[in-house]
Amino acid sequence: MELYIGNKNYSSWSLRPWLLLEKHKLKFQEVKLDLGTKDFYDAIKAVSPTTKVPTLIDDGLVVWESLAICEYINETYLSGEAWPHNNTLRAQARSLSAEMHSGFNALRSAMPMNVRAKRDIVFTESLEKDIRRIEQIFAEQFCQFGGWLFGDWSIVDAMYAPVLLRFQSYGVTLNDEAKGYVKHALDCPALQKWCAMAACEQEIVACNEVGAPASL
Ligand SMILES: N[C@@H](CCC(=O)N[C@@H](CS)C(=O)NCC(=O)O)C(=O)O
Repeated sequence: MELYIGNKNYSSWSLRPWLLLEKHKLKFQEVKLDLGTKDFYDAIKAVSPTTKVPTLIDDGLVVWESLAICEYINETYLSGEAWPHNNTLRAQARSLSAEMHSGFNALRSAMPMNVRAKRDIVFTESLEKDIRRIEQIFAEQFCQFGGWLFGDWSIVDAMYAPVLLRFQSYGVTLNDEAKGYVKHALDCPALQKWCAMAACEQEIVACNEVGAPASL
């Protein structure tokens, strides 16, 4: 199984399926491509119809879109373990995952994932709205489960992992309940492993370098 990903410092979509594979200690070959370069497009167009990462190749099967890749890995290698067992909780976890996959556009464009950066940015109304919705999700789930969003780690935690790193980079302040989830989730060894590798990368993707160096 090969997972094509982008730079660990910048590629938020790549992080999600990578985290799922890593958390479950599944064997896979990582093919890392340097976003925005000719080599990236040459390599990815040979394997992916969307020319985007992440893309998974498993025994000739091509799977693209981060959430579809997570679903495929879960069904094929994890016997469904990566969603909550309870039908109601699974529906809620899938709703939150789909919400992340399809939304939060203001947050995505104003706060690109940039793991090693600490930046000051302008918090517009639409950005605040996205942040407060995520704060509400984290707080509600943390009050109910006190750890991962639905008790055990699941795909929805992978879907929200890049947001934790964005909040760190751009100094987002949250209420205590939401902070409880963020602290718990940032302690995850698999996520820390990704961050450590991101910190060693040298490439700069200029369009993801937003804001000014943090004043603190
Ligand atoms: N909806 C897609 C988004 C994938 C995506 O936009 N990936 C970015 C990197 S994080 C990419 O490949 N960008 C290259 C490009 O758009 O040319 C998913 O969930 O996988």
